[in-house]
Amino acid sequence: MKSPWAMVEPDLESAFNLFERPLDALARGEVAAIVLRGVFPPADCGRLVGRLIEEGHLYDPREPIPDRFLQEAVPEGFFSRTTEEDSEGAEYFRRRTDETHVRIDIGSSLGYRGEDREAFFEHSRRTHELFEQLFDDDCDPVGLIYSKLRELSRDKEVQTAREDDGSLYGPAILRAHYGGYAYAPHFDSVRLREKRSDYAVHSFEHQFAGVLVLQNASVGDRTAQGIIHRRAWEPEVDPFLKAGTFHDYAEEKGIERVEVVLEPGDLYYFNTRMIHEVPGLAGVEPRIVLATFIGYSAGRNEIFVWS
Ligand SMILES: O=C(O)CCC(=O)C(=O)O
Ligand SMILES: [Fe+2]
Repeated sequence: MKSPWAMVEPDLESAFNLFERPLDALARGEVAAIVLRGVFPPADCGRLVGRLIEEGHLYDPREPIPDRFLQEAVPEGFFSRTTEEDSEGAEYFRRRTDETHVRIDIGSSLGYRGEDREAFFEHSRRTHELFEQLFDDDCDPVGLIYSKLRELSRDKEVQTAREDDGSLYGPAILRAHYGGYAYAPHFDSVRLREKRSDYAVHSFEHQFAGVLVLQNASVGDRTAQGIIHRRAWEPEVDPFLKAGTFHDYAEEKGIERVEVVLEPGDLYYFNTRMIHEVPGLAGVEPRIVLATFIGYSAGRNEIFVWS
């Protein structure tokens, strides 16, 4: 009998009390998530969101959606412009961009743009410039995700993912989910899902996410929160993901799930091979996060971070 599955919280100390190497526990699927509460000052979250709207990177949800945002919006259920699954899994990757489910990305997504290498690295280069403008020593949420990760790793070197020729991936990505935009149950893996073997990040054994919540979506006293299932992706799960019946499957198999309830300023790390989801909640304010992917191998000194 497996012991009950849970997240580790609220800080690094609690992670080290349980595990000599918390990231190895995450890699093995022993914990649902590592949650570091309030590591980014909540007041700074609000200030940052305000600036993103003022400077035209996001739109005010109380105003009509400017056209250019609708054009940029990432369809719900979309993860990649390539891959076999993309064309075959019409239901799994249900595309929906309407005026109620809008996702705006500020940054360079490998999943979304990686099909054209040159364009991806050029886009990433512009993201580095933009992030240099957006963030500084007084407001450095990207640095925070990297430095906490380094501490969690104890002795590894955390750096933005790069190719041998020095090309840099995007350092992180800001994502705003308006009007109930949802992530259906899915997993993320450049290795197992997107099969991007021509990218350096493909060589890591494990993929994690590090996500800092900047703003919650809420309706009444409910807030939109991620759920992680105690089921690592295997090919036999695919039919259920694609048919949208993963919940039935999970119930039948008695798969545990953990709802990772977070407030602005909370940072969480999880193993993206575990099936996870963020049900949408159509509040006025969008759920906004700063998100990263992380390449990790227990036997390797460097950890790569990208978006
Ligand atoms: O927003 C989150 O907390 C996680 C989102 C997610 O699963 C993804 O971007 O693949
Ligand atoms: Fe995900």
